[in-house]
Amino acid sequence: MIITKAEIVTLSIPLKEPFRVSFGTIKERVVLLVKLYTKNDYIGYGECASFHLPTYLPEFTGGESLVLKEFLIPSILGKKMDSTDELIKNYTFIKGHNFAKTAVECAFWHILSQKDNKSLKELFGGEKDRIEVGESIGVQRTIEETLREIQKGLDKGYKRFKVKIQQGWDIELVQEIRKNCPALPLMVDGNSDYSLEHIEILKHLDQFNLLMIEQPLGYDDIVDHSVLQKEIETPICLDESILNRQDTRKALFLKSCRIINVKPPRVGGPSETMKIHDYCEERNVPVWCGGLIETGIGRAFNIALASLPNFTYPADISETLRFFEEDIVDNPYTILDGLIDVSEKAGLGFDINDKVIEKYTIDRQVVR
Ligand code: OSB
Ligand code: MG
Repeated sequence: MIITKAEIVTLSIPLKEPFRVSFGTIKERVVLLVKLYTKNDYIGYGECASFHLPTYLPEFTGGESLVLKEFLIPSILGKKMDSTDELIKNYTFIKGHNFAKTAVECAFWHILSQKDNKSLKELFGGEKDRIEVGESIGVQRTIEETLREIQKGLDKGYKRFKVKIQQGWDIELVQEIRKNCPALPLMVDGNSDYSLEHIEILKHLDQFNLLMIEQPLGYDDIVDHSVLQKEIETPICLDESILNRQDTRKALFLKSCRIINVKPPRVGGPSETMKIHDYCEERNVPVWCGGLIETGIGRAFNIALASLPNFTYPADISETLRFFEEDIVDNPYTILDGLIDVSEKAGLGFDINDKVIEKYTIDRQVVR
C-alpha cells in the first residue's frame, strides 16, 4: 500500500455547554482530521484529539498540525507499507507528538479495515460484543447542579460516574454526592491540580468509597504519585502521566498507580494502546478506555479498542451528541442501558458526513 496524498483538516466545533476541568474551560473543540489517500482510491480518516491550548499536555492542535505537515506525513508519503508496524517505523524518529501520530495511525487502520473488509474490532483483536460506558462530569457551578447531571446520567444508564475535582471543589462535593447516592459507582479526576502539600485532602477522600482517583498530581510526575499511593487507600489511576508502555512499566514498578486510564490519542495510537493493554493484562492491572471529547471518528477507534478483554472498567465514551449539536458522522453509536454495541462492520461502523465536516472546517491543507 502506498499513500500518495494527505489532507489535514482543522475543525472547530462549539460545545453545547462549556466543559470545565481544573486546567480550564473547553468551549470549542478544535481537532484535526487526517485523511490519507492510497494509490488505489482508499481514503482513511484519523482524528488528532489534542486540545487548542497546551493545558492538558504540552501538545496543542496548532503544533500537531505543523508536525503532521512538516515531518510526519512526509515521512510516510510514497513508501510501500503493508502493516501499521511498517507505517510507524517511518516516524519513530519524532519524539512525542502522540496526538499527531495517532491521527496518522488511525487513518491507516481505517484503510486496512476497508481493504481487508474487517472491522476495527477484528483488526485489534477485540472480544466483547458490547462495552460498558460511564460519564465524565465537569466542574459545575454548584453541587446541586452536579447532582442533577448525575441524575441525568443515571436515567441514561451510564455505569460509572467520574466527577472532576480541583482545589476547593472536592471533599464537600464528594460528601454530598455520597449522601445522595450511597452506592453510585463513583470516581474523581483531579487533572493534576494537587501536589503532596494537599495530602490531607486526598487522604480524606478515602472515606467515600471511590473506585479510584485519577491523576491528582503533576501531569509528568510518577514519583510523587508513588509517595501518595502509599498514603491513601483509594487506588490511583494515572491519565496524563502515561504516554507509552515504558511509562506504564515505570509507574507499575514504582507502584504509582493501581489502574491506568488508556486514551489511545495520548499514547500514540491503537498499537501502543494494545501494548499497554497486554503489559497490564499480564500483571493483573486493570485498564479502561478514557476519552478526550472526540468526534465520532475518534470514538470509533476507542470503542473498538475498549472491546479488548482487559479494558475492565466502564469507558469514558459518552454520546458525542452530549457535547455537540451534531456529530461529523451519521447515526453515531447510541447508548442503551450504559452499553455500546461494538461494530462488526468494516470501516468506522458509521458514515462520515462531509457536509457537517465542511460546516466546521476552519483550515484545510494538502500534503503530497
Ligand atoms: O482528564 O479525562 C480527562 C475531557 C477533557 C480533558 C481531560 C479529560 C476529559 C474527560 C473525558 O474526562 C470526557 C469524555 O471524552 O467523555
Ligand atoms: Mg483524566
